[in-house]
Amino acid sequence: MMKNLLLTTALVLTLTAPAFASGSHSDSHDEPKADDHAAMMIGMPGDATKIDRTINVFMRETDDGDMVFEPKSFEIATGETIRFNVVNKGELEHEFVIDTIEGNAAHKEIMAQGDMEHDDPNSVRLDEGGEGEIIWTFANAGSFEFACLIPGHYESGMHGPITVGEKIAQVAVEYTTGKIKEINAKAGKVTIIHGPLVNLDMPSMTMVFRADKEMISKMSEGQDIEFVADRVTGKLTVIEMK
Ligand SMILES: [Cu+2]
Repeated sequence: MMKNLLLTTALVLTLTAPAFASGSHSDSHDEPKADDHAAMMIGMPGDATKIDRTINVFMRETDDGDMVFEPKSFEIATGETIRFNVVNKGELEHEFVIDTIEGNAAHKEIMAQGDMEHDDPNSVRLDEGGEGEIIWTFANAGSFEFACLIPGHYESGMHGPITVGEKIAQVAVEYTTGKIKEINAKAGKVTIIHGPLVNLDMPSMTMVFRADKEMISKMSEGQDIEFVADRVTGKLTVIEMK
């Protein structure tokens, strides 16, 4: 597969088994202690003034009866503080919970006994159309999980891996496929219906990008392209295309 030389960070993982169980929910669920979450293997609530990165997370049902999160996985550097901006684009209530795989499994058991609601800093529960956030600092390297623990939802597809590791090298990034929907050459903007932008942690959607004159001169509406986008002075910009 063709790769370009866009530089991005990669993670190296030290996937040892968690040294201690996560169990923020092992005892009293209704009366969380002040330090309850400080001891979680996955990390701790983050400082809203020290966010390293925002990741958009969408929750929805599919036409064939599955329930999904987009994106399907997260890669996070140890120590990073992430703001998860979570949007329920479905027609059912959903939640976004981050924990160890074991922690989610235990929590799921409890929820199966009755559809209890929780309000922990590592979770957000949203009605149809709702939007919420979790701000979280991933203190430890390892394999974790995000999930919806509403009975039946995990089994319908609502879970995915969170990989936390050391930031090390810079690697090549693959092109994303897309279709050009609209070009505004004067404004230097192009609307692209695109696949997941892995380097930007963005799922498939239709989005407006910047592009320079030379890039736009190679584009036409309706054209199928492969491209690489990145932030250039804060704006999402098409930096490579073929
Ligand atoms: Cu759900």
